[in-house]
Amino acid sequence: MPFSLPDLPFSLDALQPYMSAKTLELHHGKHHRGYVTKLNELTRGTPFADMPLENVIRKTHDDPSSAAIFNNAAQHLNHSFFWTCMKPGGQAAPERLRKALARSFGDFDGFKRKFVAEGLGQFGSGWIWLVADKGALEIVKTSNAGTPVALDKQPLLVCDVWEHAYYVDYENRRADFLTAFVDHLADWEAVAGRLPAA
Ligand code: MN3
Repeated sequence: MPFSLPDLPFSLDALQPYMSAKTLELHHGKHHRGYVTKLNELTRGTPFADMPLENVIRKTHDDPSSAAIFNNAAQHLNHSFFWTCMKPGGQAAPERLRKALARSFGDFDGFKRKFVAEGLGQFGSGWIWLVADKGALEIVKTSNAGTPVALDKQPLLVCDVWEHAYYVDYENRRADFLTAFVDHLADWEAVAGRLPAA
């Protein structure tokens, strides 16, 4: 099969109490796995089966007849990236990242507040991102499977705001989940490592 489910970079219980083993078991083991399985089914015997995932996304994102392939490909990529955005215990934000965020958002806490507010403002299912676009840092919301990769913006950080990401642990309290994400789960060292060269 050309597309495969990546292992989580931490154990299922590593993010407790902010993200439970039950949530990760369902989210990675059922939801993400489901997108990968479906993507393999949909692309079997097509040119998409031989393409890098990013190319599948770029070639299908504005083609309504390829919507099912786009949705499963983008969800595969978005989830694979999401797992690399978290680390047990969170991480201190490196100075270089703090300075970069301060230029666009006032300061680090201002960025965190805006990220939480924008994630809360995403109506229905979707994702909240920090991206680099030609050197400038921006917060971007996408609906459903939407991904900034389709728009050639470089993702630096993402949080999944589909209900399946938080309902087991937070019920309908998306703001509490987003706050826990920025305060206790986000791997800021990984984000700093993705910053474009100054
Ligand atoms: Mn998800």
